[in-house]
Amino acid sequence: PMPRAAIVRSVPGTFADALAMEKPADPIDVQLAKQQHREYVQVLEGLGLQVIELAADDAFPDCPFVEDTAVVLGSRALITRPGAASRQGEEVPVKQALERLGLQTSQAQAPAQIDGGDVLFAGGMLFVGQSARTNVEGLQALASAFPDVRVVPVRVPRSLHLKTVLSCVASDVLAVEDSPEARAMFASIQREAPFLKSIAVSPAGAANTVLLGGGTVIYPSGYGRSFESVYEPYADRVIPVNISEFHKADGGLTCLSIFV
Ligand code: CIR
Repeated sequence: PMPRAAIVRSVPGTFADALAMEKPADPIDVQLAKQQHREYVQVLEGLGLQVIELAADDAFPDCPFVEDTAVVLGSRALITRPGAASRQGEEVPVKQALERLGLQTSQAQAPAQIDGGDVLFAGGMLFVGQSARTNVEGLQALASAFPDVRVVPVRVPRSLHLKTVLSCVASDVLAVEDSPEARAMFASIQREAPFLKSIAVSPAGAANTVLLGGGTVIYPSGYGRSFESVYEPYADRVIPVNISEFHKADGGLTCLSIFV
């Protein structure tokens, strides 16, 4: 079903200082990032979602990437303990917003580290990237928060997060980055869930899509090509959103919202 609300967080004036594995050749244009964020919010509103926009905090350059701060499943949420020390604290207003929406929350505690970007719900299971950001204690915190769901670890050798390289475009279809590492990650997912299929997507980063309500796919269009024809066979509706300035800080589309 379609979610009722989306939590997002505005772009801070300090966004150019957001973490990045590689410093972008072309620096982040903060004004453009703000405009792209507004356009994404308009797309969500246009789909009938209530958008809750949390105020930016200049002390947290990465705060627009709200996905990393909570994992929501049904009426419950795990509030994460983000894997990057500079991001710990971003979860506080997100927890409040989720509780105002009536969700029951629990909180990951040290030494657990977990970023929502490492968590993929697919085929009725939770796949959890084991990355530089998410450790085994983080995986255990997720398993305790959702005791009735199977939790499966997936090794993330190189990318920032699990969902940096793969995400759902339909309930049984994943877009998977066209690279040996991503294919190996998908293979380990498929061992647990053999009914899941994949479509290869390039370039790197383009496989991070948002699937809403079972048939609406929003994809990042800042990669110089259209993916309409790639996703249309699997979706009722395909919507491009350009988030080029967020890509520069290793962010994908899923990072920018939490759906409830
Ligand atoms: C970070 O390094 O934490 C941010 N610059 C990017 C976070 C991206 N989040 C995500 O993929 N869920």
